Amino acid sequence: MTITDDPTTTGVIGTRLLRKEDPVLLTGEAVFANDMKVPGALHMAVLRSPYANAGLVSIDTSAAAAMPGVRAVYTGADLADEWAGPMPCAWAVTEDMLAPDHFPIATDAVHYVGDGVAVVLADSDAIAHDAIEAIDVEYDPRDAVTDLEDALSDRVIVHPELGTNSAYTWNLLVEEEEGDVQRAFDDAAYSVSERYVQQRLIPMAMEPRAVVAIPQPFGGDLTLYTSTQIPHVLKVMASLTVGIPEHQLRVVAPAVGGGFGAKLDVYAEELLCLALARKLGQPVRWNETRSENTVASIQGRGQIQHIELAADSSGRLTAVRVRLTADMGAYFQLITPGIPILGAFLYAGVYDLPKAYDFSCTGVFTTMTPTDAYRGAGRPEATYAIERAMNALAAEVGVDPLEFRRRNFIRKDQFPYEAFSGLTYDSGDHDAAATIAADLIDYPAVRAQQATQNVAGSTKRLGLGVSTYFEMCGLAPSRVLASLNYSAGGWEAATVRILPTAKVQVVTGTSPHGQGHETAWSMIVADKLGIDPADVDVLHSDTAIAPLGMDTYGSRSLPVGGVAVGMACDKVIDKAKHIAAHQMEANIDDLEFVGGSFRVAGSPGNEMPLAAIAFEAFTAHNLPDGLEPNLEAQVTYDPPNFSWPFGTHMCLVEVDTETGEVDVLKYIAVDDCGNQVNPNIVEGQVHGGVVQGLAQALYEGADYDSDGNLRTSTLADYLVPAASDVPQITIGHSVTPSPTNPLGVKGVGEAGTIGSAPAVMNAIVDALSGLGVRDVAMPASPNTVWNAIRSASSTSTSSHGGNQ
Ligand code: MCN
Repeated sequence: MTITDDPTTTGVIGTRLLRKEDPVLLTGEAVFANDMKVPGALHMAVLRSPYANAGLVSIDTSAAAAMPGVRAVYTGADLADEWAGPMPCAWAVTEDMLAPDHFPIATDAVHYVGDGVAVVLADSDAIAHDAIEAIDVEYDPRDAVTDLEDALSDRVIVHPELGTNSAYTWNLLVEEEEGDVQRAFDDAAYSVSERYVQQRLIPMAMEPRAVVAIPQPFGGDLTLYTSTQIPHVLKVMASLTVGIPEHQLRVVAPAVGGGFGAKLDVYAEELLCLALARKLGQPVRWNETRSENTVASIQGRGQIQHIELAADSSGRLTAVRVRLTADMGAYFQLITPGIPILGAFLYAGVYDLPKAYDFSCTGVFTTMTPTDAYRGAGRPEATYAIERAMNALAAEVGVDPLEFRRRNFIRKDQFPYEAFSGLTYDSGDHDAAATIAADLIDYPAVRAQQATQNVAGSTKRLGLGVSTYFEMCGLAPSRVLASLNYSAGGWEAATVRILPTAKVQVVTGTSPHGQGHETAWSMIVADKLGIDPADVDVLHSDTAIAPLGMDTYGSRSLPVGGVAVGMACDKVIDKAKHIAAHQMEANIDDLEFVGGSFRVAGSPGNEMPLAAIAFEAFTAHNLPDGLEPNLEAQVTYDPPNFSWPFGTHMCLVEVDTETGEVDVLKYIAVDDCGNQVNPNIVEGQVHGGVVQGLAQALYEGADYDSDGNLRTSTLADYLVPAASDVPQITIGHSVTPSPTNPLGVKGVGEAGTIGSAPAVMNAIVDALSGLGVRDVAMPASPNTVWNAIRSASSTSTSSHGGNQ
């Protein structure tokens, strides 16, 4: 059933309402943390290590402390007593995982360029930044380690006290009978063994981070305003780390200019501002500069992937084996070790794989900025590997990559599908999504054009890339997260409060930072209650107003938080029904709720609108015996399953073999996120997501030299695509509702990123396969593509497929 077939819907869900949060953003009225006027605030600047690995021999802060306008200078040793515990890592993926102590400021050694060494508090940002230059630090430089395989060898051990750089090895071996995986490879008619590199990416939200900590004059209460995705989780973690009683800490995420996973974290500067505001009894603020952001906020990806696929003589997958080396960076941040594990269940993609799956991941420390969640977090990496490897396998079998995928898809009639991993995929129709994408790109016509264009001597070669994906999103239920040793739950809380004049307040535990929850949640409420979405106010991102929440990441907000809002509406309607039955002297079972009013079925004219009931609930003059006044309901919803959005992306490129330049001619994204609350928002999410995947494929990469210096620490070096670099993206949809939740929705916030990088890279390799190119590294810069062509032509005289 699609939502529009649902007789209880009033038709608001599914419409293209413009986002109600946009006017304040477009007019510059929105208040970001750095916009806040805070009289008397001290400005903090952090002195950051220029070395990737060094002992701290001595720190002389006297010159900085003597500068006019400087109020205090602190080293790690000075602040040692401020911490009740180390920086939190909420995901110990194995019992024996090795974790270095990590405090907000270094004490005896630094382990990446950007590691905090000392802080200055001053009357202005400029004075604070000038003063950190005056701090004299004597370092004892040690070797850096920036190569993952080098890190695995333990040539240089980042944290000598751990004895190794290998923090953990996490395995998932699923076999019907012992030895199945090896047997499948021994018996395979076809197999491939591929190695891919996921380069590090810098999330680069438009707003760098900013923090303001304000102590109350008496009693020890503190308020933290911070550019975060996770005010609720941060409150718990900051309370534990800084030792502030949780009920005395309020965390507010004001307007947040994007996060993309990088603000799903607990950062040193948040803890420092809190601790220093408490210590000095004065507000303390910090504003991250752009180049500071490139080293002091987490980075994403950073993996070497080995994937092997086996297939039988009919080209059906029989086994998958994966070996990952994942770059943790210098320390664990909030969920660093778990990121590759989030992908562990997805290396079989959307394919019907028997129980023959062997996954193993080793997380290693390096002397670079810590890694953590970046849009998709483990799932784009997994999709990249399986989708690139499926193309390689299709070439071995000699079948068109789309046809090869169709041969292996989990069929529509197999859903709900018990996957090899024990997880249940809720719903899907991969064939339908692939067909829509193929129609939109005109697949047969493109293949025909390739045959005429990609001939010997052609310098403009066409490539068509296909990628299909499943996203495991929602990041719930809590019990499954527990089985993965994840420290938090997967539930979400919502309150729906009907005010006396029938306007509605929604309190949500999600914390939007660009996703449009105010609009979408208003639409869910309006649809359920039969009111205008403009009459709904959505309160969020302030732990004093929304005390319960699990925040926004993992494309969880709609399938968990939005569903909770819908459920709270149902509870409100149920309570209102009791009041209506009482007031109308009707049997409750005879009442129906239609278009915002209760009426006796079959008796038109006899009805009571919700607005009247809201006022009755407020005065409480005439309520049924035992019913509490007020019309308000709270739901804490822990979903029974993840939600499993899926889709097919296709990309058409033209590669100039003389310059290595890649021109994206067409991009098709067909994403199925179940019922759509607001197709405008969905398309915006897919669009932004696709651009981020495209950026990984073609432009972006955090580049470190062997001494551990980030060579791409400015926007002149780190190539975030501009609007003019982005091709037209054609968006198609199929709608396969999720049976897991009553709205039939699945998440969409990361889908575009997950589907896109492999589609682009498959297209590039497809264009060049006739020249013997089997792989091109990301980002596929002109130089990289050109070199791939040259090295293939010098090592291979063979041709692939029909295209020469
Ligand atoms: N939606 C919908 N119908 C669906 C699915 C989603 O209308 N079937 C709408 C939702 O109502 C919501 C939006 O799409 O308004 C995204 O919903 P959801 O998929 O639940 O994702 P989240 O809100 O949990 O957002 C998190 C996701 C992640 S993990 C990253 S990273 C990301 C992203 O969202 N970062 C973003 N999108 C971003 N968009 C912006 N502008 N900025 C970021 O930092």
